[in-house]
Amino acid sequence: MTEFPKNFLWGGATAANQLEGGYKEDGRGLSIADALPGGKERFQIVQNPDFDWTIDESKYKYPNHVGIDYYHRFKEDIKLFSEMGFKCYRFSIAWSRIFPNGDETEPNEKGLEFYDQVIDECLKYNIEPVITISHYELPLNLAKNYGGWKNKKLISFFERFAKVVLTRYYKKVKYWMTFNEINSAAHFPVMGQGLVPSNGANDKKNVFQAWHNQFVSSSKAVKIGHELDPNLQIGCMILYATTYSYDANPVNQLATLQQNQDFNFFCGDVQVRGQYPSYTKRLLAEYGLKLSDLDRTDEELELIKKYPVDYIGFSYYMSSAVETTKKDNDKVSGNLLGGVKNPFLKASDWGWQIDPTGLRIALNQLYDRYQKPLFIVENGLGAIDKPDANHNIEDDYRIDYLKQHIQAMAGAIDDGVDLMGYTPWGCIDLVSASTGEMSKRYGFIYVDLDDDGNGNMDRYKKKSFYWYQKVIESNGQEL
Ligand code: BGP
Repeated sequence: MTEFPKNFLWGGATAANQLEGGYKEDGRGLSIADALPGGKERFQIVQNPDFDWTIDESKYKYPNHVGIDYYHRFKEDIKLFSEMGFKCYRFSIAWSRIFPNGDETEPNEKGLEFYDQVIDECLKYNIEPVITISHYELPLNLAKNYGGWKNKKLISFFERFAKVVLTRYYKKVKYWMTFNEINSAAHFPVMGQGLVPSNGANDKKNVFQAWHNQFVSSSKAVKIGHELDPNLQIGCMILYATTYSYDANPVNQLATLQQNQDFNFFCGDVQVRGQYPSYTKRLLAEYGLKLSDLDRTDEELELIKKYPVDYIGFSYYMSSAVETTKKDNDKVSGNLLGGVKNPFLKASDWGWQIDPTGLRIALNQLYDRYQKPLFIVENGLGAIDKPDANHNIEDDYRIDYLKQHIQAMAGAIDDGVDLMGYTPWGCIDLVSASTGEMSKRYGFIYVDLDDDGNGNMDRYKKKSFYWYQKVIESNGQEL
């Protein structure tokens, strides 16, 4: 079996809004995640033209308000991560803990102290913190009263936020990412850009403008970080779904090429190569737009060019297949990015098509294109776990999924890909981003909490906990 690099960053990943809870504690303001109702209808509700960010607890449940109470239990959780042997732990900083409304000039010291403690707890166990600066948790005020990321004022608000956290933590934290799954706005601009129909989610111009504002903001963070310490590693974070043509029909091949450009590569091309790719013109034209419709100054374009990211962080859960010629296409229900059913693949209970070989392809495609280090910062299987009376969880299906994806990583390393690390998603069970439910679990650690909020939140080690411990201990040799 392939040798993984000696300093390979094995770990796990979470996001503040999906696990912290304590949503009003110690001066924290509200974020967009706090206003998303829980349940399978989450996305339908926010796409309703009447949706206006009001939190109505008489109507909906808001599972992100309590999360898994990590705000009070992080020491216990990080200890469990260390027991698994984590070399790194990816988490995000809740912007609204640091700047409760997003537009203040002074940060909330209590919020900063919380992350001081989280970071110190990691370092105590020699776990390298990997921080996502913004993970689907824009302060609500910036969505509600500024219209989300389409508003250029957010650039300076983000700059202030990034400057505060980078300055506070750079001596202890080497690895950073700017925006989680920045390209996901192509499908659901609510999470990454704070756009709902009432502030322009249905108008593609807003989505592209919001991206531009985020590209500028990301470069500002790289600039600030590198001025503090040139050795800081600041990456982008892309939702990557390997995309195949369904068949050899050249029409489908072309559509696949374009879908790859539009979804998998567009944001990365700007953030890694420092300039808008040539196909931007074609992509905008599909929505009746031109580059001159976007507010982009020469100074901003210069900044984007001068401060590209250092590495490419990406999530990988599934692949997608493109077939454009048949009317009666068998669409894959649930596959986040649509597409047609791939007859060679099985899907998760949520319809996400499981494709380990697609990860090896993704790694090769990204490395061929950018020649910069890659970091798989999310991967995993959302599944329903059924504990027995003694709280044992035999999650062989999860072990199987992860094993095959690690084998694919080994294959890509043999192919010559420079892979820095692997942080499977939701290393401890947490609230699902797409469904707002607990029952879609990814963790090595089970949390006793159900979709209705029942449970005492005790933590239990699943079978996969012990399996992953061995994987890390053997540096990927024992799967
Ligand atoms: C990614 C997000 C995460 C996470 C994960 C799993 O898109 O970055 O926040 O939740 O997907 O998705 P879900 O929770 O919907 O299963």
